[in-house]
Amino acid sequence: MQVVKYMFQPHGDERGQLVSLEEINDIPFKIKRVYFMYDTLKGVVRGRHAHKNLEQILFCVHGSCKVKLDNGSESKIVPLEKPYEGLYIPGNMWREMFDFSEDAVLMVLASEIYNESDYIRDYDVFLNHVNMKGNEIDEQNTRSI
Ligand code: T46
Repeated sequence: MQVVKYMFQPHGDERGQLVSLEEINDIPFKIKRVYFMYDTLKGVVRGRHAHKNLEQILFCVHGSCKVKLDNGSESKIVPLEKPYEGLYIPGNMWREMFDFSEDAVLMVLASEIYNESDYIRDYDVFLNHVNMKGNEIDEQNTRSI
């Protein structure tokens, strides 16, 4: 399973650091929404869902946390520890965010506005969904041979 983590270039000088994010040039989609979470309590696990179509990039702009990504057949845990690291999450990927440091601020750039009908909040429904998608792709490949 391939995980895409962008390392953006901080513009540092004697005053400190600055990271700039431009849609299309740096972020591979049009940014329709930005949200962030903070004051996350110790031991909390957030997420525990997938999206059908939404694409996102997660930044822990302060502190640290971990993100578990699961595509239905494999999973990986990705630490986010630097404000210039951006974790890309495509559609059809189960995610869980955990191990938040007390000072963690997790900022998310999203390709769509908030839409509850894009969420899959049940893991078994997610597995059925990705299996169906897999079959659709297999069928398309079979037809084109
Ligand atoms: C995701 C992970 C990384 C809104 O009203 N607007 C919004 O844009 C969002 C994201 C949430 N909300 C409301 C809905 C809930 O009442 O805020 C509350 C908490 O949302 P949720 O429980 O979905 O938060 P997380 O941390 O479990 O998941 C969030 C995003 O929802 C999700 O898209 O991929 O962060």
